[in-house]
Amino acid sequence: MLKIDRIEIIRFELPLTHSFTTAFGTIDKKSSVLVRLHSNGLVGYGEGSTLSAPIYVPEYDHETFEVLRRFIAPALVKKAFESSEDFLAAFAFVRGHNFARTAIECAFWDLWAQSQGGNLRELIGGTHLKVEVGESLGIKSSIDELLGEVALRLKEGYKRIKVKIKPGWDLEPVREIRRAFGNIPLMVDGNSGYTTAHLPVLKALDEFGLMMIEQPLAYDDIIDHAELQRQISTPVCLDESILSAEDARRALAIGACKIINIKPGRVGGVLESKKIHDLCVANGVPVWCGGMLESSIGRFFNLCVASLPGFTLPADMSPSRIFFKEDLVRRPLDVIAGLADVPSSMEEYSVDSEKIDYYARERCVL
Ligand code: OSB
Ligand code: MG
Repeated sequence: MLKIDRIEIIRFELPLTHSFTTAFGTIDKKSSVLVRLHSNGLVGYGEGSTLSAPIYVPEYDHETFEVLRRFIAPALVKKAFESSEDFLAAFAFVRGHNFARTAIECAFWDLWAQSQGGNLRELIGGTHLKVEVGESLGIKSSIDELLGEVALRLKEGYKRIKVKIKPGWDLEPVREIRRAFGNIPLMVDGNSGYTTAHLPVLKALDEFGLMMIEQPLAYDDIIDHAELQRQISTPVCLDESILSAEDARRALAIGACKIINIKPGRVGGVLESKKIHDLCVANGVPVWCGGMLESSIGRFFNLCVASLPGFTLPADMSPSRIFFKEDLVRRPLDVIAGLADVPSSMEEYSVDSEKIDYYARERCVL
C-alpha cells in the first residue's frame, strides 16, 4: 500500500545542442513535464515528454501540465493504492492526455519499485539487460550534412539509422545513403507528412530494402495505412496512430502495419506499453521502443519497457549528450557501441534536484 502524501508537477525546458526537424516541424527546445510523488519518505519521478506545440499528437506541454494539475493529481493526492492498476483506475475517467498519464504513472512505478526494494525491469518482466540503439536523424539542410552524420553514427556503433523524411526529402537522401554506405540497417519516418496522393513516392521507396517506413500517413488514420501496406512490400510501422492497446489490436486486425513503435509517453505509460507488447508477441509482430527526446528520467522508463522480450528491433534511445546541453540527472543514460544498459533503478542515474529547479518554468504542489 502506498499513500500519496504530496504531488509536485513541474514543467521544464531543456536547451538542445541542435534543432531537430521532422515533417511536422522543428523542435528548438525540449519542453516537458515532470511529476515528483512523495510517499512516506520516498520520492518517485516520472516524465511526460510532450512537445511545446500540438504538432506530433494534439497534446502539448501546457496542456499536459494543466490536466495533471486540475484533474489527475487531485484524484490521487492523500489516497492510498495497492498496485499500479489500482492507481491508474483512480484517473481512468480522463480521456486522452497520454503524456500526462505517463508522467504520473511512471512516478508511481518509481515509488513502487523502491517500496519493493526491487528493480523495475524485474517487476514488469523485462529480460534484456542491454538494449540495442539506433539513431534518429532529423531533416538536414544538405545531403552532405546528412551523409556526414550517418558516417559518424555508424562509426560510433549505432545499430540502425532512421532518417526523417518529408515530401521532397525522401528518395534522394535514401538513395545517397545506400550509395555511400551499402546495405546498412536503414529506415525512414514520415511523421504523417504524406497523403495518399504521394503513393508513387512511397512505392518507389520499396526498391531500397528499408527495414520499415514509419507513420507516413495521417496521425489519426489507420485505414489508409492498411491500403498502403497492401500496395508496398516495405513493412509499415505505426507511431502516431497507436495510442493504446485497443488501437494496436484494431490496426493489426485490418493490416495497417507489420511493426509497432511503442513509446510509453504516447500510449499512457508502462502498463499500456506492456499490453501492446504482449498483444504483438501473441501475433508475431515485432516491436521497438521509440522516443520523444526525453531527459534521462523519461528514458529510464523507456529502457525498462524496452527490456521486455518482444522488443527485438533497435530503439530510438540516443544518449542525452547528443541532444541536450545538460540533463536532469548526475549520471545520464549513455550509449556505448550502440548499446544502452537497462538501469536497475532511477538511483543509478541520480536525479539532480538543483538542475530541475534551474530548468523549471512552471510548477505546482498538491
Ligand atoms: O516520430 O519518432 C518520432 C522525436 C520527437 C517526436 C517524434 C519522434 C521523435 C524522434 C526522436 O524520432 C527519437 C528520440 O527520442 O531519440
Ligand atoms: Mg516516429
